[in-house]
Amino acid sequence: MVDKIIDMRSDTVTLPTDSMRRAMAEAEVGDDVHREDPTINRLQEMAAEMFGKEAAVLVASGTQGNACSMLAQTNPGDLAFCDSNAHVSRHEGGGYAALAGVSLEKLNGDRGVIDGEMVEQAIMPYNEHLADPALIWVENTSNAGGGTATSVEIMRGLREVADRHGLGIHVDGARIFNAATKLGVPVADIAEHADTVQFCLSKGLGAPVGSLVVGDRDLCEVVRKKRKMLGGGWSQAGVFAAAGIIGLTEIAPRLGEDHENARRLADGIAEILGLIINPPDVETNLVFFGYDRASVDPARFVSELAERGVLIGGASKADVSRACLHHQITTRDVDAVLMAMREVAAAPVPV
Ligand code: TLP
Repeated sequence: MVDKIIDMRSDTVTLPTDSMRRAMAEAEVGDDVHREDPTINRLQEMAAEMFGKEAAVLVASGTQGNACSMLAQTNPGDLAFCDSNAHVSRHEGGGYAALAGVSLEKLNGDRGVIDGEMVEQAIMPYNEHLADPALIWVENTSNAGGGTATSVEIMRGLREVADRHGLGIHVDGARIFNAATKLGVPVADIAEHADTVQFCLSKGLGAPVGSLVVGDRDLCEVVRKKRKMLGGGWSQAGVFAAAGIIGLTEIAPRLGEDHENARRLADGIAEILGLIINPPDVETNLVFFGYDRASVDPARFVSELAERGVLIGGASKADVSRACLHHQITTRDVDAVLMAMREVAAAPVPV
């Protein structure tokens, strides 16, 4: 039994910090439809500057930011290239097809990372039967790939291919600050090679709600219009933009601690009989591990851990679980989680 609930199902479960709550209570607000919310304006300016772009648009969620970006950079019938397990392809309700009328060419990335050569290979010479290639979709970090970061060099290679074929690039950077931390570069170095980047305030940055899309001024105007179309026009949303500012200034700089805790967890899991992991695969804050069914039943493992107060992502069909580190999980918590995991894994599998 741990002495509190340790929730590692996602980094979306983070609760607003005291300084976020204070900033939210004191936020100066106005009507964003008239672009008069000073706190939203400040957050957007701050994001644009951090990413080295001209503008930014506050949206409700990663899914909404991705949908607005897809709509802004494609026409119905177009084709976008992404990794086969990209979040957009599996976990956004099929919005790419339903909203944008786009089809996806799913590439076999290396743990979620696609590169210029893969895209180049997939682009067919013009033929009237084919959908028009329009967009390269990069997820950085890749969630299903294991929290893997796409390097600046790979981004540059993707840009070269995009420019050669007249394609746009969107980065689903729900966890781009984790990627930048891992790569040891400013987010602007990754964003330099993209037309639009969506990043989440509500994941590792700890804010209660919101994402931003950054890009050049004209494209951001289109994103803003698509946001309206999707019902995402704001009134006084500065109340939560204020928390986003705290996420960017106080929480983003400490993400490396989550990565160290993730590696500590992975090293510990590697020593537990019945659990399967290769610790060097853990690059950022996501820890995926598998099971040896002969000694541990995945569903039982997850539910018995939950009974002890440790919540992790449920074993999926493929018997893979995910534990997600964030700023409200301490090194001490990780040690408590490992203790609970050892006890549960050691319990005999009922016959
Ligand atoms: N991922 C979430 C869930 O699906 C709830 C998670 O726990 O990992 N891109 C990527 C790479 C994501 O991981 C997510 C959310 C999104 C987009 C969508 O963001 P939201 O949940 O804000 O719409």
